[in-house]
Amino acid sequence: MTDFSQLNSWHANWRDLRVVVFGLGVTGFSVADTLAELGCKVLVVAEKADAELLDILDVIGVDHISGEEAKGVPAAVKSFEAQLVITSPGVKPEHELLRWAADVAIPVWVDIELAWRVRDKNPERVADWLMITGTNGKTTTVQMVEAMINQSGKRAIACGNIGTPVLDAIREPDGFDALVVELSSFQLHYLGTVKPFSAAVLNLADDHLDWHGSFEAYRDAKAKIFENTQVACVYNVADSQTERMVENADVQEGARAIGFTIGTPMRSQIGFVEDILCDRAFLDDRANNALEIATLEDLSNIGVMTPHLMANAAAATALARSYGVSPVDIKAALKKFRLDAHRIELVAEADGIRWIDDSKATNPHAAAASLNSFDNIVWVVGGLLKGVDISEVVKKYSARIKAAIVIGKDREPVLEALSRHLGAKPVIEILADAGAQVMAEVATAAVSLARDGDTVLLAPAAASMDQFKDYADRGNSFAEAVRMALK
Ligand code: UMA
Repeated sequence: MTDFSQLNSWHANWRDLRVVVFGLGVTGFSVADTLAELGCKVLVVAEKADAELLDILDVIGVDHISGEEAKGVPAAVKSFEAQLVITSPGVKPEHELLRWAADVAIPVWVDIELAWRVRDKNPERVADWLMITGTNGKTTTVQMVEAMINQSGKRAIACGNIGTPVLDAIREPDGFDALVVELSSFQLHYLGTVKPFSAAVLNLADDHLDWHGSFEAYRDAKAKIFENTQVACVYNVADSQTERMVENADVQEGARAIGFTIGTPMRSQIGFVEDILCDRAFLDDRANNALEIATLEDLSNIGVMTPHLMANAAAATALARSYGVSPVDIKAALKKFRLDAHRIELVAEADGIRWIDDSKATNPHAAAASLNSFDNIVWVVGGLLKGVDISEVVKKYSARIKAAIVIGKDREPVLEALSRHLGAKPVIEILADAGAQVMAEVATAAVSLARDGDTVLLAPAAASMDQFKDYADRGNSFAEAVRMALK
């Protein structure tokens, strides 16, 4: 039996450990490359694989099987005598290969566990990990924390589900003081021995139910983020499920529960006193006092100011304060911060009509944050629903929606929810198949529906891959079509 407790440093003896790496996307490649550097014997198995990456594996001497050969549990895997399987996060736990690993008692990790164990590659600069999850707002919050820490003069990098694999950050030659790690529920499902400096759950709503099987399983995966936290467990005061996760977590001695809110903060919380973002958690006299961090005016350049964005700023402040960043540096970072594209982005304003691209709203919870921020909405909705029910959000925000334009291949459940909750309000179905044509028809339909004071809101509550390359492609197509329609 392999003693994995010994394998807890870059400088431990990883040589000749036999590892199957499942999947060859960005994660799988970073894992295979790292293991090769550590001297392990690696076999990459990828049902879909980029030819260029396979060529690089050949160059670094890593064996691989791909395509048809890689389906199920390939004979080459069975005879490989693997001691460990490291899977890509997108692979479902019930995949045959992972079930086989469980049956023959081979441990299954994701890249995050390997990255944690080898985080001391540069022993002079071992980074602290600040980890963030939630159904929505993860990326913005991760980027805010990164900006706040960098503003303080320390060196931080945003990594994980946001796009840069954590192992790439670990292997960066100069090293970092802090890794701000965005974690998806997939990565958390497989989380192992990680001990975050601080961790946050931003919110929790239905998403990825097709992967996890049930809401409870999804929630339990998310809750793992707080396990072994050293300094601060940051939860959302408005979402009691996140507070319960902190209460139930097994944390390190001395770790504190810190709430964030868009309302007035109580003791041990970060929140807003009228229009001032305040810290009532990280000051000695927190019973009677609050530290001013920034005003809403300071935040006004970030993007369209929604309650969701205020909550992200408060959560990021909580994490940064737990790491010792000063109020002055937090304020300076927030003043300079700009949202990424496709996140409640104003793409045009004409004749009193605002056109908003929130293509990043790939689930109903994210779309709810958008719908909650505007009135008189012409809502562009639909796409890949991922097993999630959309009717609750339609019901809740029906008063704000004046008309809907339905895109996506899987239109039935969307149309059904709209007809149930929107009464006689107009609903236009877009019949174009994919890409630019879809959005051209959307823009024409929206022009016919929207009047002075309305907001045309692309917040599809669904993933984009049925008709677009990704959510960015969907947002760009929308913006382009809007520009053409308003010419
Ligand atoms: N593969 C199979 N069989 C399967 C599934 C996957 O063979 O059943 C293989 C294929 O070779 C495929 C590869 O695995 O090419 C893809 O692996 P992956 O889907 O895990 O994707 P990666 O390219 O490794 O990217 C992952 C995250 N993707 C997912 O979790 C689906 C990226 O998040 C993340 O940025 C990256 O790791 C770095 O950490 C994307 C995402 O959509 C943005 N995340 C979801 C979300 O945010 O909602 C969770």
